[in-house]
Amino acid sequence: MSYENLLVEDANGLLYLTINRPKALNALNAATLGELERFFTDDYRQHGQFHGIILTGAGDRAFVAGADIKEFLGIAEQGDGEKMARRGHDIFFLIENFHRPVVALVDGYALGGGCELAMACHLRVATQQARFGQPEVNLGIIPGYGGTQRLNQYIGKGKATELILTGNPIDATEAHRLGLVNYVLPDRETARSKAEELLQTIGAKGPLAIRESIRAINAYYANEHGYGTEARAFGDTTKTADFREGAAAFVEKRKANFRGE
Ligand code: DAK
Repeated sequence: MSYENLLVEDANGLLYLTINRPKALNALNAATLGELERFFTDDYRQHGQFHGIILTGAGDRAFVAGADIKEFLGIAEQGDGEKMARRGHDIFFLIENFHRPVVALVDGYALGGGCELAMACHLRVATQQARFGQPEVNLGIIPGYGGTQRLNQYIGKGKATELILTGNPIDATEAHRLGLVNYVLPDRETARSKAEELLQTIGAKGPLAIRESIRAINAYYANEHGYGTEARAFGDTTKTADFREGAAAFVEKRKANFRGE
């Protein structure tokens, strides 16, 4: 089991899964998504018994700063945005439906696909320096990894609509107040201890009861229509001139000039 962008460590009956692209603020490129898929489909079995997983980002600046913008500039040319969104959905469903609890340990930016990844986890523990947001509209696209569905679930339609339409990030205190994160701790060490404590508590319960609780909770939110609509709309927006402009503006470190085309 060797990965380019994932680190897997066993610690105290738990698995630490770290997205390891700190120079790109752990942005999710296709290779990283593929490795997450491999891990949650099969590779986890090589670790025997474990209570749960702590999913985090390398370095001290970001959990994940989104999908890799530089890489998905190519999407516009290929025209397969909808297909990619559906694949992303499937990978994030693997996490959401995983039979052991997965805690996102968020220190720094959790933006776009990073916020969506944290939301696909069962619980979220953040440090004071965590920032959450869905800034896709800055690029001329919409969230494509379940953000339009899960943000509603955690914080309600009104605030989710505000965050998605403005693209404005929120800090950890606000994310906690809104119910997006379960706990906010002063720093990474205390946040890590809290995440471990949660998983040790859950690990002492009946594993079948935990698995079935996860299944039943998720059943309430399964919404084929919502995710399908998101994937199609994401695909449509990736074909626009606005998206090419938004992504180019990010790479060129300038403000985007959208024309609604
Ligand atoms: N992708 C690629 N590189 C990124 C990145 C990203 N998302 N975020 C940061 N980086 C890179 C920067 O380009 C920079 O690289 P160099 O210039 O040094 O080579 C390095 O990380 C450090 O970033 P900054 O220099 O920008 O650091 P600052 O402290 O000034 O700013 C920041 C930090 C997080 C505010 C800023 O980097 C930023 O705004 N990042 C982008 C946030 C964002 O818009 N994220 C993407 C949201 S859209 C899809 C489904 C879903 C999605 C996409 C596709 N499919 C189905 C295909 C989701 C899309 C999104 O996530």
